[in-house]
Amino acid sequence: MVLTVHHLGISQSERIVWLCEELGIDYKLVTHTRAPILAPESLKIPGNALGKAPFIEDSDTGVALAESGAICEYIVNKHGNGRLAMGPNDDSKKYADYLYWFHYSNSTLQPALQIAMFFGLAGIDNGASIKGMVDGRLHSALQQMDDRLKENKWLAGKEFTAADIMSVYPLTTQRYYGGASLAAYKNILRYLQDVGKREGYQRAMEKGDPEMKPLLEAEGPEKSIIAAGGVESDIWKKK
Ligand SMILES: N[C@@H](CCC(=O)N[C@@H](CS)C(=O)NCC(=O)O)C(=O)O
Repeated sequence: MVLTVHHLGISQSERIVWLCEELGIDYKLVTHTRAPILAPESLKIPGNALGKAPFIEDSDTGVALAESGAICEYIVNKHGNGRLAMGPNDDSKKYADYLYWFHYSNSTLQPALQIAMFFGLAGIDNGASIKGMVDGRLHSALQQMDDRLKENKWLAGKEFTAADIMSVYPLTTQRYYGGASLAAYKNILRYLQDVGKREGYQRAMEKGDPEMKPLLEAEGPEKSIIAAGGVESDIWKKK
């Protein structure tokens, strides 16, 4: 069995490396380097229509698959015996919480952060009313997560799940591209410290992005990695 995980440095495909490490499954890691901001030619692989990461190939089944959420579900169910997930046979409330937080990252939090990032890069004035809408949307997305983490160690409840694996990238590595301070969200900051203590997370970061400093604190760099020249800059590196 060869499960090949294509990971693009400093990107959301770190989720898939982390998932494989937490599950303790065999996989082959192929890392790609940004050129210097967007994906390189090496990610234009048959089956990867958009040429983005994450992307996986499963030699057992012939499956080639993109999209973080789809890949997480596929790996959990086909290679992880359903571990780190909840299903319809679990308590309905817990299952619903798991589904909600699994999907929240890519559907609500990450778009809010990305819009804020593009506004920042475009230099849109703080006084513009549309900027107020963007900031408000981002704040409510983060505040809801912060409220959830006040009462729960992990997003789905007491247990660490794939909902956490989906959610950490926008709170950490994505902030190298611009966006939010987390200073106002103390429960998210506590959560990120707990994430940083996980051996699976540490292994994943070392394997996928050995040069990158995991961004687990409130403040990211002042300048976006995009404005700094992409991977050729050093704002994302360990000192
Ligand atoms: N919705 C997709 C987004 C994939 C995506 O945009 N990946 C980024 C990495 S953060 C990428 O490949 N960027 C390089 C590019 O756009 O050229 C997912 O969740 O997998």
